[in-house]
Amino acid sequence: MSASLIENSSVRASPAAEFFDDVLKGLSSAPRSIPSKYFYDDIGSKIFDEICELEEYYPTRVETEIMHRYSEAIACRLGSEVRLVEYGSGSSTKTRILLDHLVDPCLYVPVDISNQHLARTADALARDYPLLSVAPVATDFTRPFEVPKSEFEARRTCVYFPGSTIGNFSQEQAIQLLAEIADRCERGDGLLIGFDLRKDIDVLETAYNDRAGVTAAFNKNLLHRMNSELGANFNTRQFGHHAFFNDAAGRIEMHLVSQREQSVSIADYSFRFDRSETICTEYSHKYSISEFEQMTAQVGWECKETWSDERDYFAVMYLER
Ligand code: AVJ
Repeated sequence: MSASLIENSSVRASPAAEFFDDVLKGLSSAPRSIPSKYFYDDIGSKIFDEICELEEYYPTRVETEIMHRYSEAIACRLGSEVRLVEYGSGSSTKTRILLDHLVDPCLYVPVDISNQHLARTADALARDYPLLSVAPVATDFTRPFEVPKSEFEARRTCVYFPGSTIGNFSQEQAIQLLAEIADRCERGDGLLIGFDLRKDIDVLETAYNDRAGVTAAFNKNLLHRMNSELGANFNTRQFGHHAFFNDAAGRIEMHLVSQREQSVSIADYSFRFDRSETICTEYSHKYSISEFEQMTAQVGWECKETWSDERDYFAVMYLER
């Protein structure tokens, strides 16, 4: 069965206008920042898949390992005839492990901001899982969207939110998003969420500063996107990649650093950068299991079970409303 893509266009007239607005706003504020969701155009989604293959980048590998090791226990927690809704599905690689063990899933709803990437992924899934109904939704999951219904009524909905995408949000925003997910769920519905754990700073910083420069290319893809989609004139060679662990805030921060004093124009606007001035492009928060339990409990989630790896690098938590 081929999956037909639902585009959530009800919320905004034009994604380009939204990108433009967010960039202008982000470059006009102090300190400067651009929301990290804009990494994920078609090219960015592909570079991210390359990051996941890197020796230095442990999160994807470790989360996949956890999913393999505990797939039976996890599938058992979710139960049969589930409607699985995945936030930020990307290439749905880890989901396949889950799908291989779920009993009679009613519907799989991958939700992703990158339409083309999502369409390809959903088609491949529909091909490889002929018995599964797949109903992709192309949207920014932080905005309200309609979740497609399954043909047969599901026993429950389970939101799958892997990849430590939750880490991209500030703690406040994360709590708000977890509250929104709870609001969209009914009592007894589930949340299976992956998050990165606090660990040795060297391990963390190495993961975001790979030798091959793939993470740097991922970061700089934002500049290319602004140039091609917004008609900006960023000199991409005059911005560097900088990623470091902010210990007090418990997060990796990624920045684009101006290599010299320079001006950049976007449409009728001009932005002056001092030498070493940065644009913050990403937060990647690292939590402890107890910290995360507290955050979710505040907004109506009850932690049922947590799985992690031997080194406690990463955690996958199952919660219910
Ligand atoms: C996709 C949000 C999990 O924070 O590690 C990888 C993205 N950024 N390398 C992360 C990312 C730089 C990533 N997440």
